[in-house]
Formats: sequence, structure tokens, C-alpha cells
Amino acid sequence: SASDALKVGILGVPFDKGQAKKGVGHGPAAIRKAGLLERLSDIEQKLDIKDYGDVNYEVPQQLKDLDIPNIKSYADIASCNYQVSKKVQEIIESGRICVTLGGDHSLGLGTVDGHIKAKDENLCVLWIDAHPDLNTNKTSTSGNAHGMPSALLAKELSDYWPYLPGMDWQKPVISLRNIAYIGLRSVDSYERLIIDKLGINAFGMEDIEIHGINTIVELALNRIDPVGERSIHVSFDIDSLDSLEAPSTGTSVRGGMTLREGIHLMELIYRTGRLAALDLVEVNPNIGTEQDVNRTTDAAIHIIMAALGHSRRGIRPRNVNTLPLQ
Ligand code: EXY
Ligand code: MN
Ligand code: MN
Ligand code: MN
Repeated sequence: SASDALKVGILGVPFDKGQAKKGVGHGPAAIRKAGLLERLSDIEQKLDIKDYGDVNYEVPQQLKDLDIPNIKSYADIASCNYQVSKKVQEIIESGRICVTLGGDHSLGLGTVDGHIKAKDENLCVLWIDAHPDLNTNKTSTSGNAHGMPSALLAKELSDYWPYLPGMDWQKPVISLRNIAYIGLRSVDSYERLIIDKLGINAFGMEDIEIHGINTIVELALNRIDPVGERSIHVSFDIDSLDSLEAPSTGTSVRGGMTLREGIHLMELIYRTGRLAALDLVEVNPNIGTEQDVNRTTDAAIHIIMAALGHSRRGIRPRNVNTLPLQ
């Protein structure tokens, strides 16, 4: 019946200004075109899906000529994330799990902010990524905002930022104690300093190697949600997966998670019953061959299916005990 259906909202964010490679703005269209909605309608967990389309934004006049040192396209970052935050808040408040399709990872600022506002800060964040995205505009060597969202969100780092006009909506912020990273293997030197100094929950590929993904997810959840009552936000950067699994992404790093590990991780999250928001970001259909793009969008869809209750075991038909023998 419709009453046991899981309520889901899909939101596209065709945003590409947090980094230099243009195609990532086509990520939402590529994931939809690969059949996301059709494949979700096929899983055994019944879903009540509402597609909210894509986020639009305009840069307000007073931000137009603004430059913040070493944050490229700052006005776009601030303006787009404001709209993303409002949409995500609305979707979560309407009782739906918000699945946001990116777009580059700078949009994680808006999705986590919207979730914070919808749940009065009672949330925790799993940041699944090859990178911790913990640079400020003072530590970044690229000036790319997709390497900065967790530092923009973090309470502990707020004193390290200059005043950011057009970001007044972006508060309160989350404590890094409530964030865990999984899949890290490309960490800049100042990011490493922050992680060590603040004792951040950071699980790299080496930890997955030693303990296995099942244990790492349990450890991460125990750290950020010890009582098991928080709303869970998963910000899944497709580059957490190995380059062979997800070649069509802008900052690919070899030696990453297998799709099997990614799926298992999401199955564990689904089973908590507390997933409220999932970002699937950094799919760039302009990178690689057609086969690379198909492989990458297919991986993204598998991750989303697992998060929403698809089981690889298959299910038996309801109320049927015999095989249809002729
Ligand atoms: N740490 C590097 C930088 O800040 O430029 C690379 C960041 C890549 C971020 C990708 C999306 O996760
Ligand atoms: Mn294009
Ligand atoms: Mn990222
Ligand atoms: Mn990344």
C-alpha cells in the first residue's frame, strides 16, 4: 500500500562553478537519462517519489561585482547554495528523503545547511569522498569551492574565514564532531593538519583495507550518532569510488572504493531508517568515453538504489510458495 512507501524527493543541481570543468553541470541530466526514476520504481522497497526538477538561481545585484580572495565564482557559489538550502529544507520538512543530484560538491554547503534547518541541528553527516573538502580560501591551492564545503560548514573553522557577504543565511553551522569522512586518499597538508588537530573522524582507504567497509561504517556511525537517534546526511562524492568504477568525474583518484563497498555502505545506512538526505555529486558526463559515462551513471544509480532499500538478495514473490512448474 502507499502507506508503507518511502517518501523521496529528487532535486537536480546543475551547478559547475565550484571547479573548472564544465560538464559536471550536466550530471543531473545524465543520471536521469540513465533511467534513475525508472530503476527506482522497480525496487522492492515501495517508493513515493516526487521529482522537484532542477534548482535555478540568480546572482543578486549587490553580489555581482563581489570578489572574495581565492574563491572562484564566489557570487555564484553563495547564490546557488542559498536556493539549494531552501529547497532541501522544504523537501525534508515535507517528510521526504532528499536525494540531490550534482553538480559539483560545493553544493554540499547548501544541502547540509537545508538539512540542519529542517532538523534543528539534530543531524550527522557522512562525507564519502576521496577528498575531505576541508580547505578554506587561505589554505586552498586551487581556489575551487568544491574543495571547501566542509570547511564552510564547520563551527570549529568559522574564525578562519573572512566575512562572507551573501552567506548570512548560512547558519547555524555543524560541529566537525558530527561529521565522519570515509574513502579519503587525497588530503592536502592543511586539511591533514585540521583533521589531526581537531581529532576529526576520518576513515581513509587504508582503514577500509584493514577493517573492511562494514566495520568502518559501524565505527563512523558510533562516533557521529552514538545513541542512534540523529537524522543522517550522506554526501556521496562519486570520486570516492575507484577510477575504474567511476571514470567520468573531474578529480578522480586511483585506489578507491569498489562499487560493492559503496553499495554495502548505503545498504547499512538504509537499514538505520534515519537517512534524510543523500547528495550524489561530481558526475561529469563530458569526461571519458560513452562507456565511461554509462559506467559512472550506472554506479551512481546503484548507490542511490541501495540507499533507498534495494536489496541484492532479491525478494520472493508475496504469498506464493510454489514454483510455476508446467
Ligand atoms: N583538495 C583539492 C582542492 O582543494 O582543490 C582538490 C579538491 C577536490 C574536491 C573534490 C570534489 O571532492
Ligand atoms: Mn556541455
Ligand atoms: Mn567532494
Ligand atoms: Mn572528491
